[in-house]
Amino acid sequence: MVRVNEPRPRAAPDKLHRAMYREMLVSRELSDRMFALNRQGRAAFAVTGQGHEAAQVGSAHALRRGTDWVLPYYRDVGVMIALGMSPRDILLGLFAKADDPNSGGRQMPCHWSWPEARVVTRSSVIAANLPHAAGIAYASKLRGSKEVTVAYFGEGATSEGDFHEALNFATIHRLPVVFFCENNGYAISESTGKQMSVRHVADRAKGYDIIGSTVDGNDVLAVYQTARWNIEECRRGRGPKLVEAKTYRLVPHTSSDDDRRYRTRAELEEWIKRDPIDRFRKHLLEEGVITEDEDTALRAQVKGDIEEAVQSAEGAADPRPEDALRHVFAEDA
Ligand SMILES: Cc1ncc(C[n+]2csc(CCOP(=O)(O)OP(=O)(O)O)c2C)c(N)n1
Ligand SMILES: [Mg+2]
Repeated sequence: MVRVNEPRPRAAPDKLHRAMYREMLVSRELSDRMFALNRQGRAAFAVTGQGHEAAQVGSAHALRRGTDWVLPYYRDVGVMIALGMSPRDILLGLFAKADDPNSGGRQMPCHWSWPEARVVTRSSVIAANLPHAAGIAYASKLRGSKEVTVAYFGEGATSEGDFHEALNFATIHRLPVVFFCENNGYAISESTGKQMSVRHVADRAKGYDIIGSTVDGNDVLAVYQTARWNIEECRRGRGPKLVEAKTYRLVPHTSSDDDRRYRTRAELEEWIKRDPIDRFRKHLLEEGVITEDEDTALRAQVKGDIEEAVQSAEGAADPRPEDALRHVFAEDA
């Protein structure tokens, strides 16, 4: 069991890098399995983050787990794994089981909630988490705490009014909030060219007179450094920040999407060559942080762990019909 309220000790670089690599592998394997379970008719819906692992794991390691507030979006499997949510708990959500910690099986899969880790529940409505993030950061500032709020979203969310209202409010009050965008080039079928006139999401920061950073979202160490600098600047009271991690999703938008309708296989192939996990593995092997044998063993272990988690979560109890209205109306103590 992860004790999220204890500060994570600053690991030596090798140890940290190995942990990040493992979490990226877990996130990928789990995501692949969630998609497959949908295709097998065992799960109604899957939304996953293959290709985003570096952006998600790198940024999640930059925040203070259990102190900072986190508002992830549906694609953030890697953020939740890096924060310490178990694959089994994520799968309980996929199967809508009674013990799903996110919502007791009420929300769609990957609609996160984890109070102990300060992960704030959200709806499916794009960008609706961003005014919430500004509000939480406002509360932190009024209390004089050193907490930072990190809000995650895709580039499509930056075309929504909520994004701009959140940035406007956050900058007026110089709030400790990092707006972290995972720019994968598409909002379902709409490419960025159809969504915005600026070249980079980070360019939008100019409209609010704050710093906007663009980082290679497939380079986990670059993401970690960038996110860390921005989060710590916020903690020092230097106001909100906008970070854009450029990446690509290697799978359809969700299990209900057919991406062949709007993007070419050639484009996908180009991004597969930049797979963040392959890239990090190569780096770790070159640096001697892991050996080929260790890597093979680790990958086999991750596969086995996920298989075990699938068996355990799929066999767990369904919610009881009589509990359907729990958390809807006030209940007698
Ligand atoms: C306000 C609103 N409009 C439309 C939708 C339908 N919708 C769900 S995901 C999505 C695309 C979001 O794209 P982006 O923010 O780039 O994130 P990505 O899925 O690419 O990671 C849309 C349009 C929604 N959920 N909410
Ligand atoms: Mg997108």
